[in-house]
Amino acid sequence: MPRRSPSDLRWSDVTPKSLFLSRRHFIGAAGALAFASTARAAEPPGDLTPREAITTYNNFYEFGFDKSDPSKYAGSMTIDPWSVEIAGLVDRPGRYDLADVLKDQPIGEHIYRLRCVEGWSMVIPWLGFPLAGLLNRVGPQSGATFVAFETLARPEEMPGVKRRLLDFPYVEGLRLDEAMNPLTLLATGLYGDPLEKQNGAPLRLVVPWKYGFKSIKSVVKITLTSGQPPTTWQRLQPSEYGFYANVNPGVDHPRWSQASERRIGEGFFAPRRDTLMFNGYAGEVAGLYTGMDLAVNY
Ligand SMILES: Nc1nc2c(c(=O)[nH]1)N[C@H]1C(S)=C(S)[C@@H](COP(=O)(O)O)O[C@H]1N2
Ligand SMILES: [Mo]
Repeated sequence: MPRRSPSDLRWSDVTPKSLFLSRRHFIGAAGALAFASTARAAEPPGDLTPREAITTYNNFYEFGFDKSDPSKYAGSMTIDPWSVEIAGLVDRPGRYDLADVLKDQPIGEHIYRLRCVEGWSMVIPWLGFPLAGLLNRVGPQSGATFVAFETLARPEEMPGVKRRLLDFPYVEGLRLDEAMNPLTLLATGLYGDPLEKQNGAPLRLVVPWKYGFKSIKSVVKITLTSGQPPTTWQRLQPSEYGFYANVNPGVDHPRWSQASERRIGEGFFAPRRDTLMFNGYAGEVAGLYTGMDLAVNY
């Protein structure tokens, strides 16, 4: 088979849907069974949130405040062509076509819990690759300590941007060692398909041990910096939303407890679940925070 040059590659080509077809059949069957209470033990590991819930219950304020706004309005966002600007303290800065960003990255399935700061959670089968692979390719320089991310902000395609619901563009940041952790992904798909626009197509960050707002969608710029970058929610309300935003059942939000969560898709009468330290990923990430007071660095 002839090899195509990267510029011929489209995003749908590099998301290896065929690899997941057999798996998707399994998930589909188990997902259907999840509604029959006797079948719960037969669910796949990770107790996946139904695809319907993951794609219709969203936060993406560029399209509105309601959970249903992103799936209603994100269709107007143009995602092809798409490029990502890589800037700051890197050896190879530049504007990279999406196909070049994805080229040679090991796109695979990663089933992660997502815990929103609002108190709900999901279990999502992402397609994606470790952000570290991209960072290593562009070459962080020795002074780089943080990574800043920015979302597309196009008023003509995004009603929430037009109405200035937040201070757009939405920006987020990680410490470089957090960004390099193998759990940290750039996601390109879910349930074996390319990402839906409401979930942050064509490329979104996923940081599973942090509250959901750190997982910035539809990324157009990544900048390596020496200082801690501003983040949208910290700028808006610093007493409520910190830079670290690690999931922590022992540190409450000023206006509500973070000790438990409601799992979306389980039904209204399902009991709340205990929220886990670092959203259950302490084994992989607790070492990043040795010696830090997590009540101060919330
Ligand atoms: N650009 C952008 N990214 C964003 C948000 C947003 O409003 N804008 N919301 C965040 C919040 S609060 C959560 S919980 C997750 C939700 O991701 P999902 O809709 O794919 O479940 O996206 C995060 N990423
Ligand atoms: Mo969230």
